[in-house]
Parts: sequence; structure tokens; C-alpha cells
Amino acid sequence: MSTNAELFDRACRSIPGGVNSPVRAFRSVGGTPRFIKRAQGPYVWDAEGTRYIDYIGSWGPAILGHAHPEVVRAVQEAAVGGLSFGAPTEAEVELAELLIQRMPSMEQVRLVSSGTEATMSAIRLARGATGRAKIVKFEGCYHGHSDSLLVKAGSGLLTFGNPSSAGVPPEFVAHTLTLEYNNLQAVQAAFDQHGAHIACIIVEPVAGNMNLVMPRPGFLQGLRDLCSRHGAVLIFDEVMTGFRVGPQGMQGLTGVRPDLTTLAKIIGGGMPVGAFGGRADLMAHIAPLGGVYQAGTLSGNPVAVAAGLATLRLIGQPGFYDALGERTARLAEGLQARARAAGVAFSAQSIGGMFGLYFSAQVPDTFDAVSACDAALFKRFFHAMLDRGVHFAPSAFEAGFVSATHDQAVLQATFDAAEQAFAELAR
Ligand code: HOZ
Repeated sequence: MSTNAELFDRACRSIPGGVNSPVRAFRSVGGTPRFIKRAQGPYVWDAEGTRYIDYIGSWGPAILGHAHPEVVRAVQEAAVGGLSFGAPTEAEVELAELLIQRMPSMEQVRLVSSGTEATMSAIRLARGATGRAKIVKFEGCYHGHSDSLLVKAGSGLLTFGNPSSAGVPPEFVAHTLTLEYNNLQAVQAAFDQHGAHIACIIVEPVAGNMNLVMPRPGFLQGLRDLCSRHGAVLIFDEVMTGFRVGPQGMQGLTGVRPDLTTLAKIIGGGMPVGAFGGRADLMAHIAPLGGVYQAGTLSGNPVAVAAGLATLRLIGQPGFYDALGERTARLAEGLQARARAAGVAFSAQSIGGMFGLYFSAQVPDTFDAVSACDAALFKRFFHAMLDRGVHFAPSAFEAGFVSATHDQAVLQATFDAAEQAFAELAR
């Protein structure tokens, strides 16, 4: 049996940083990443056989818990029928129909293989349909790793303090306007100055890549109004919030209707599926109907689609989100209570099945406020919890995720660990 440290050493020889996605390398918290061998329900087991309560949930997809038997069965059955055909299947039509039926603003949808592809394609579509070049994004929001979006971005870029990537020529981002999240006046000012040239606004309707930051009341509606007034396309990046905060994503909870929506994570049930969709008149600009090109060899892959369909059917059951939201709220409240008892400045909040933890007395609602949280304390808390068998995201700038299998016993075990961890921090 190899240890985590041995595997990491070995990985670093063949993979840059030893990981295939940067935050996993633990660099902002220090220590050795856990190499996961298997997962079931709310738990993951590492290479050394240690079990952890998992609040990463594959960064969002594992809403039913890991390796749900019905999802696994659907994948097995699909795999037996062939791994990929490069030709249309009935299952991908079913998934498209299900997404359209559930997402209030979606009239048509195209499947891709990742969130990055979905956002990149939605932006190309917005530019193609409007004939405009500029896009508006927000500081701390992360929309995948395509060139024009790697400006003041969240997730791994924020985690490592390098929010704009090397390798992106300035000309490639010259049309990207990056504004402060939750600052409607800044958006108004941008439209006053550049309104006729702005193709779209892309926004995480709940920011989940700079920790979790909720939109202030009126922010999303304000974006909607500005886009409508200026003929720009409003894109909700619901890669994280889609089917996570509620059965119809954030657009269902707020009633604000974007023109385009991007999805991924849960819609693949743990397999690589992304999607972008929205108004049919906009989607008609996509090839082969229109001149905006977008394609993918594995788009609509039958095995991945089977996992997504099984997941969406299961989470469509009545009461699913009430229970999930209640558990996640209980987690946030329970952690706050333990921190308060230990005298640690800490706050937490949740929406649906996602949550944010902050080493600050107040829940932050801006990028600056999130950045001002105590990163050193987070690092100590992260390790104190990991040592006690609880696996949170190894970054102070990522949201956390709860599944339907995080029951009262799992929450209680988390609280017991947190009680000791906060006491250790207070010493
Ligand atoms: N960008 C992802 C979280 N916001 C991280 C994905 C991963 O490391 O797999």
C-alpha cells in the first residue's frame, strides 16, 4: 500500500504540481493531498484507508452522496451498450428535455463536456448574436479557464493569489470588463460608458469560487434590467448553483430570468457533462443552424448522460431540496455555535446544498470582505478538521457541498470534530 505522501511524490514527477486541477495540491493550506481510493455516501477513503466525512462532493456534483447505487447502475448499463458513438442518442435528447423542463429560462440547450466549455461557448454565442465584443464579469467569479475569462478570477487563481493567468495576451482580455460583485452602480457606469459595445454580462448568481458570496437584494434583477435596456445578453453561470441551491437553480429561487444559462457538475452526476442554453432565438445562432461555431467529440457522451439523467430523476423527487437545505443550514449553524462557544471569530451561511465558512465575525458580501477573512486561521482549522476525519475544500476561497447522505449522525460527528478544532484554534 502506498501512502498519500508516496503517491504525491510520485505524482509530482509526472504531473505538474502532482495534481490535475490546482486547488487539490493543498498549496494554500500546506501538507499532503489525500489520494482518494473510494467513496460512498458522505465519505471518502484515502490511499491509507483513512475515512473522511467529505464536504467537497467532487466540487458539487455528488448531491446524492458518492456512488449512489442507481447512478452507478445507470452508468454500468450505458457502458455495456457502448462508450461513445460520435452520433446522436435518445438519452441525450432526454437529458436536454429534462433540463429545459426544469430550468425556467431554457428553451433550447446544447450539451458539452465541462463547465469551461459551457461558459466559453455561451460567451461566443452572446458575441455572435449581438455583434458586440465587450463582456462584463465580476471580480472573484470563476467561469472556467478560457482566455477571456481569466481576469481577476476566483477559485484556484484566487487561492494562489494570482487572479489573472500568465499566457493570456493582453489583447485577448482587452474586451473583458471586470467589475466588483454586488456593485450595481459600477455595472450601471460600465453600461453608461460602453453600453452599445457590451455583448453580455456573465455572473455566478451566487458566487461560489471566492468562498460563497450571496447576491445582495436587487443585484441580479438590476443586471437583468441593464441587459434588457442595452440589448446585452445576461448569462447566469449556474455550473455550481444549478440543481444545487434549488430544483430550478438560482433563477428559480429569484425569479430573475437570464437569456442564457450554463450548467455542469450535477447534470453529469459525477461524470463530465456541461451544457449551455436559453432563448431559442439566441440558440439559433449556434452551428449548424447559425454562424457561431461550437462542437465536441464527446459532447452528449452516453455514459456521462446516463449518470446525469439518473441523478436528475432522483433529485426531482418531492421534498428533496427541503431536506437538503435544512441539513446544510444545520451544518452552518452548528459550526457557528461551536466557534462562538470557543470564542473564535467565525461565521457561516448556506443556500440549498452549498455553504460558506468565514473566519470573520460577519458573513462577507463583497470580494474585499472575503479577502479580509483570516486565511491563517482557516488553514489551521482545515488541518484540525482533516486530522479529525473531516475533509473540507483545501482553500478559503471555495464553497462547500452537502449531500443527501449527510444525515444527523454525520453532522454530529462533524460538530464533535469542530468543537475540538475550534478549541485548538482558541488556545
Ligand atoms: N474549480 C473547481 C472548484 N471551484 C475546482 C475543481 C477541481 O479541482 O476539481
